[in-house]
Amino acid sequence: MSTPPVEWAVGSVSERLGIAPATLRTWDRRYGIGPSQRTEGGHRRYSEEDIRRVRVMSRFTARGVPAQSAARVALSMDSERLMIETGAEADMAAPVGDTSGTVAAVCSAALSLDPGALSRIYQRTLRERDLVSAWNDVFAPALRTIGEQWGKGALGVESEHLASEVLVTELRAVIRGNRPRAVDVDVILASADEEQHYLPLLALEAELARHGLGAICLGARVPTSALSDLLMSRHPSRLFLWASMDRPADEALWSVLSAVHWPLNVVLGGPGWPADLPSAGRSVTVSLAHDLGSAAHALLASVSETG
Ligand code: B12
Repeated sequence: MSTPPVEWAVGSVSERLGIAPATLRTWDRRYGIGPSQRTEGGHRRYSEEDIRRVRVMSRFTARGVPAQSAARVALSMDSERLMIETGAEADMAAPVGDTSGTVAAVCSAALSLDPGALSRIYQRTLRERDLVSAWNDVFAPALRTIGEQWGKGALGVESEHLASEVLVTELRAVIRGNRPRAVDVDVILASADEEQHYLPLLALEAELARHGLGAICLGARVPTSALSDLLMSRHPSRLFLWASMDRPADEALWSVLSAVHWPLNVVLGGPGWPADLPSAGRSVTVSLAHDLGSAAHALLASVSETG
C-alpha cells in the first residue's frame, strides 16, 4: 500500500518559504498558483509539487517579473521541470542566519529525498556557524522536527534515515578534517546498549576533535558487557554515553561502574537516562550533560584537571 502524499497548510508553507500567508492566498485566488487540494472544510492543502510551483512564482516575482506572467510560466511547468527548477535552490531559500528557514529547508529536502540538497544545507550551516551553534540551532531542531513529523505520520522513516545519514557524512568530514594525530583509548564515546541513535556522539567527537582531543567513538548499540570489558582492560579516564530511548529499570551499567577502581569521569547525554542517577563507585563521577557544549566542556575539563 502506498503512503498518501503529505499536504501542507498555508501557515506551514508560509513558514517554509518565508512568504506571507496573505500573498499565498492572493496568488491562489488571482493566478491559480496554489494548492491542488482542499480539506472538506475548504482549507488549502499544498502538495510538495504545489510548493515547488509557488517557489518558482516567488523567484520570478522577486526578480521583478509581473505576477501575471510569472504565474503563466510557473503554471506551464510539468512535475519534472519544477523539480529541476527548484532542486538546486530549495536549500538556498533560507537567507544566511535564518535558523527556522534552514530547519524548514532540511525538512523539505528530507521529505523530497534529496541528498544533494541536504549536504549543501548542512555544509553551508557548518561554514556559517561554529559546530555547537550549528548543532543547537539547526541540526538538533531539524532532527526534532523530523522526529515529530515522523511521529505524526507526516514524513516517512526513509526521510528520517536520509536526513540522518547525510548528517553522519558531514559530521564525519568535520572529524576527519580535525582529527588529532594521537587518539588513545582514554576517551570513549558510545551509545548505550540497544540504542540505535548515535548522531550526538558524532557531533561530540567532532567538537572534541576541534579542541584537539581525540576520542574513540564506538557508535550505536554498544553491549554493556563489551563496554565493561573495554573499561576493565584499558582504564580510560572519560566515558560519554548517549541514550535517546528510556533506559531499562535494571540498567546493567550501574553495577559495571560500581566495580571501577580508577578515576573515571562518566558523562551521560540524551533524554533516555533517569533524572536521579544512582551513586556509582567511589572513584567514579557520573553527571548528566544537557547539551553538546556542556558535554564537550565536561570531557575537555577533565583533561586540564588530570593534566
Ligand atoms: C534520526 C533518528 C533515528 C535514526 C537514528 C540514526 C542515527 N544515526 O542516529 C533511526 C532511523 C535509526 C532511528 C531509529 C529509531 N527511532 Co528515532 N529518531 C531519530 C531522531 C529524528 C533524531 C535522533 C537524534 O539524533 N537526536 C538528537 C537530539 C536532537 O535529541 P533530543 O532528544 O532532542 O536531545 C535533547 C537533549 O538530549 C539535548 N541534546 C541535544 N543534542 C545533544 C547533544 C549532546 C552531546 C548532549 C549531551 C545533549 C544533547 O537537547 C535536547 C532537548 O533536551 C529522533 C527525534 C529526536 N527528538 O531526537 C527520533 C526518536 C528519538 N526516535 C524514536 C523512535 C521511536 C525510534 C525507533 C524505536 C523507531 C522504530 N520503531 O524502530 C528506533 C530506535 C530503536 C532503538 N532501540 O534505538 C523516538 C523516541 C521516542 C521515545 N523516547 O520513546 C523519537 C524521539 C522520534 C519521535 N518523535 O517519536 N531514529
